[in-house]
Amino acid sequence: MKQNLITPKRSLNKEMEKLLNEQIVMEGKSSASYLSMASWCETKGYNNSSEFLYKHSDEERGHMLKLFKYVNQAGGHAIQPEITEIKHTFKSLREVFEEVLQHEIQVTKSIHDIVDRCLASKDYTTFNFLQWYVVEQREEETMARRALELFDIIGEDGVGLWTIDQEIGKMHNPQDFVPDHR
Ligand code: OFO
Repeated sequence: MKQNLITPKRSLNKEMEKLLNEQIVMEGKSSASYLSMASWCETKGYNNSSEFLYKHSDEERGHMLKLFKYVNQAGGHAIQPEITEIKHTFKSLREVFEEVLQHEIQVTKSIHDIVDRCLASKDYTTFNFLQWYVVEQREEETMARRALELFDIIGEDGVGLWTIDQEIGKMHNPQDFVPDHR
């Protein structure tokens, strides 16, 4: 009879496995949403914003994969999420970045809620793992706010939108995508 090659011992409790799988859904949704935004920007000629968002989408997939590895290595089972309800069209470039910021605020809240549960259940290993996400979220929110400020500082009239798109192209994603999930 075939033996299971993986040790049945788990360091992850069931509640934490569920919460991390929910976070996988959020990261997958971030990646899909930013891909959709990148595509819309490209069709509208906002090429720098588009490149920025394509790259950001890749990064979010990296965040999701990092969770996959952690969950599985801790004895749980990471589940490929169903991603639905992705918005494909936007009223303006400003709306795109307003949605990025709103989404990142939600992701930060979700990470913080899981960190709270780690402390309550004394899961210090997952607590430590999640510190990377805590730092990442602070940087991502700052970046989204900075992008939105450009609309107020530069203004959207005349060559304003063109200039904003150029400036967004100069912004760096917080952590260049490094596939460190392996
Ligand atoms: Fe995964 O950092 Fe944004 O959502």
